[in-house]
Amino acid sequence: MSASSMRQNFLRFDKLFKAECRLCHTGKRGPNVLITGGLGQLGTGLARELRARHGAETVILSDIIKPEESEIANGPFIFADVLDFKCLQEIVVNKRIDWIVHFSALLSAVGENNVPLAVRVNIEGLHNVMELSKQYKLKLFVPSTIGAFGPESPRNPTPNLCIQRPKTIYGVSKVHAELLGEYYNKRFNLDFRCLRFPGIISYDSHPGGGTTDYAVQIFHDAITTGKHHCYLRPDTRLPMMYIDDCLRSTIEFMLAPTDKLSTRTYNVHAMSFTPEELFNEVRKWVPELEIEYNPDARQKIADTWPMVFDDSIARQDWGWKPSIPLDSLVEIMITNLRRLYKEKEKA
Ligand code: VAH
Repeated sequence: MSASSMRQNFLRFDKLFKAECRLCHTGKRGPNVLITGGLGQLGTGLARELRARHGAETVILSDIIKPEESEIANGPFIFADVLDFKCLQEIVVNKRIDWIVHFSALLSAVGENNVPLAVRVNIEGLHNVMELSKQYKLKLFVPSTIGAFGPESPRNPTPNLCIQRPKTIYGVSKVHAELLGEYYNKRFNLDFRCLRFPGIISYDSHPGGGTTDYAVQIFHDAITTGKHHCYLRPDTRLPMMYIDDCLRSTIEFMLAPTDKLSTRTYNVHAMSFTPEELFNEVRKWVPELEIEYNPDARQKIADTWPMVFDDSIARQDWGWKPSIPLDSLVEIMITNLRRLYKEKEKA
């Protein structure tokens, strides 16, 4: 992204943030934000972005696991179990929360190995944050996913509105979140917002047990062992996105004026690739990298998912536009992981 378009973005952002501050009556500061499941792949990055804009103290990371030093270095962290309504309610009241960003969920592969827990966390946990957001008039963001579609949906591309019959408990719970959020918005005027994310790729946070995780692991293997064992077939095409675009889409969408939104749930897309295409891109940086394909149960999941997302509605309604293509993603991942592994060796 050129410097001038970054500056335009920043100015556009600034205007939206000021409007949001007026809305939340928080004066100069931005909204007070609670991030559930904050120690997953997206939480620490989103906290960093939001804190950079409107102060460390206004963004509270929460989770049920103990944080690393680095994860709480630049702002508040609190224990929050999304299954404990009272615990969440106390935080919302005591910390005067304006937004909840609800990242707590068991992802596709992990969920299939523990369906009862996935039902509790992904559905009961969602009900708690939905009810609290309604009760305290919060703005609620819940991510959905390419996993919210199934084999009966058009796969290339998958439009914003079409049949959704996902074949994982993760996908079923995310369709439930989308439908319940749309209902609460219409029935109770809850400011519910939902983006369907592709597989997210990052170097400074780990994915949480999904079907797209290979697209992160291949980079670690390229830097360390030089060999990647891929659990998908070489031709398995899936939508993917670099984390910076994911986090920017979340903040831009959360700040988008309500009157711009023709729906509450949007596909967002950046790129689509197969393991073979990714492997060939990574080999431009690590020529000695080898790959072996051993499809496992996750192949069956991937075969039911979209291959390409149609995100035209998000582009039209609130100006969504990705900025990091595959070649830049590979460069960012390789250069930063080489640096991090070198630092680890020295430590
Ligand atoms: C998963 N990474 O694979 C998650 C994501 C797009 C899929 O929701 O389950």
